[in-house]
This record gives sequence, C-alpha cells and structure tokens, in this order.
Amino acid sequence: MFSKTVIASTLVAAVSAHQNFHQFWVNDVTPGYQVGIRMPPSNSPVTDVTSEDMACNVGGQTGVADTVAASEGDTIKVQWDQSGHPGPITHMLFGPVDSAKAATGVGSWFKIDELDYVDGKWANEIMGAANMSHEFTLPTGLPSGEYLLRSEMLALHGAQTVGGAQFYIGCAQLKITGTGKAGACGPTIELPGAYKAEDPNIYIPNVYNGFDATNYTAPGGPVGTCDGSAPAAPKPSSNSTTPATSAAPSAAPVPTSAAPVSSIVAVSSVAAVSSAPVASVTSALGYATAAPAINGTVSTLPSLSLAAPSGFVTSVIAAPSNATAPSAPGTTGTAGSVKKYGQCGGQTYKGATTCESGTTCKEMNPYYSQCI
Ligand SMILES: [Cu+2]
Repeated sequence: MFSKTVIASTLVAAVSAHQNFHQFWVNDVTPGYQVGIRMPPSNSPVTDVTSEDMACNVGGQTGVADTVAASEGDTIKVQWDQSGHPGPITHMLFGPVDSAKAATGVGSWFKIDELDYVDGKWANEIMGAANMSHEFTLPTGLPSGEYLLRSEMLALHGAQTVGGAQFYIGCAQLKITGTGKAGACGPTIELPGAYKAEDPNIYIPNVYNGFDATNYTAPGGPVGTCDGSAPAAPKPSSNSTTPATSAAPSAAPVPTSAAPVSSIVAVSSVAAVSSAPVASVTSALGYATAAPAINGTVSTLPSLSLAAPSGFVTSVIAAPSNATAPSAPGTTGTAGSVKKYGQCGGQTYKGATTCESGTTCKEMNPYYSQCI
C-alpha cells in the first residue's frame, strides 16, 4: 500500500489552479474547441453543493447552439485544462429529453463513468499523463434522444473543511442514438440534492492526516446501467424540472413550438485528434504550478462551418475504428503535421507543432493551442 506520507504530499503539492472542461471527442473526432459545451463564465469551482450550479456550473442552465451526435457504445474522450488538484472525475447523463439545448440540467442524472484513485494516482494525475484527457464509453441500452453529458472533476485539497471541496463541472449537449426503452437507465440521483456538504467523500477532515485514498469513491453513487434492471432510484420529492427518464412511453421527441431547434453537429468527417505523443507529467508540482487560463473570451471559436469539410455527413458518426479514423476529403494531414483540431502547442505540450495545410496553430489558452 502507499504510505500516508506520499498521499499527503500529493495533496500538499496542489495549489490553486483552476480548470474547465473545454473539448470532447466522439470516437476520436471532435466538433471543436468548446463546441457543444456550456462554458462557465470563469474557471472557478462550485463549492455550495445545494446550488443549482452543481448541475452544469454557473450559467449552465442555458443551452448552447450545437448538440453533437453520438451513439450508445461510442467512446467519449473529454479534455480539461491542466489541473494540479487531487481528486476523481465522474460523468453523468441527463435525459433523454426532447431538446438538450433547452434542458436546464436541474433534476435527475445517472452516473456512467468514474475514475478515482488508482495505483497511487488521482484521476487528475492520470489525466495529466494523457494530455489532460479521459475516455469512457456511452452505455449500451440508452434510449434514443438528447442528453446533457456532465463532466465533474472534484478537487479535494480543501476537503478538510466543510464546504472546502471544489467541484469543477462542465456540461455538453449530445443527441444519442440508442436501443433502450424509457426508464432503462439508473439508478438516478438529483442535482442539486444528492450531494451533501458533510458526505464522507466530500468532507474529509483527515485528508492531510491519515486519509487512505485507496478506498475512495466519488459522490453520486454507483455507476449505473441501462439494462432496465437497475435498482429503482430513491426519488426525493421534487417539484423541479425533471427529465423524461421515468415511465413515459417512448415517443418520438417533439420539440415544443417555443423550443429552439438544436443544431445537430455530426462529427463523422472531422479530422481525428492529434495522436502526437505528449510527455507525461512527472511531478505533481510540475503542473500544480501551471496556472490555468481559460478566460471565457476566446475570440475565435471553431464554427460549425469550419467543422464541416466537404463530405460532411449529417447522420450519426461512423463506428469507431481501432486504427486511424478514416480521413475525410481535405483533412488528410501531411507526414509529421498535426491534423485539424489536434493540439499543436501549450506550455506543457511536447508534441508536434506543425499544422496540416489549410489550418493554423491557434492559441486557445496558455496551455492549449490547436490547429484550426
Ligand atoms: Cu483551482
């Protein structure tokens, strides 16, 4: 087992560097930097577990233009800003709903992924060795419909005091094609509501003094399933907005007349993420000192039109491939260059920096530049 000294020093090494969830890939293709994600106005954490901001962060009840197509079983890769904060990462889904864009995220969620503390490393350290990315799959048996995908990195370096744990949260909008029936997925939890400030995985009085992280599990209960046999979720009485995960017979989603029509982004022909190797971070201090820098004012975001090379397909994305993703016309990179949407720079980045023809390396923040 790991010595308590090692665990404690890992926590001590953390400093106040904040982070946001800024990009995701569906089977290795991405709609672009910050596309389809409800970006909060800052990279500060949520600390009040009773706040509606626990669902999708500050301002996260308001949708963004793009909803991204995916299918059950697809691999989702999320990427966050650099983080020296020790703690787990979890993913949850809200839905299905008629319109992800219109959904607030306040209500019932079910957990689909969790990474805590493995082989002496917290999730943020494991991600730090993988370009701050983490992969998981969408469960099979999901009912077709639109969803919010919630990515949460919980930072425990202040967890020795009540209210000191820091929740970093980001929500993406997905349109998922699946085979499940309504109500197949569970158990569900309510956000806000399910987390309590004094839960033993949120308030950890001995986090710097004898805390054994090896048995730690993140808030939100167990990772659920969508086989229809999940235990019935305890449902706190709720008069707030509740997603249609319950008994309603499945019917074709019909947007209300007032609901904005979502722009569905298919990512089937967007260039695959850069496979450029990234040097692993060898010291917690190394990236603890990396101050984050999303300032919410990136002036040029990749637009849908940029993300749609010729051959753009509006159906759900193609099945994943173990090998390289099929190249769409105009997205084939030259040898040694970084493909569109691949990372090409950043203060801790050690990979290739030359963008394929037709794209240029643009700085998104001091720690992340990509070819667009
Ligand atoms: Cu921070």
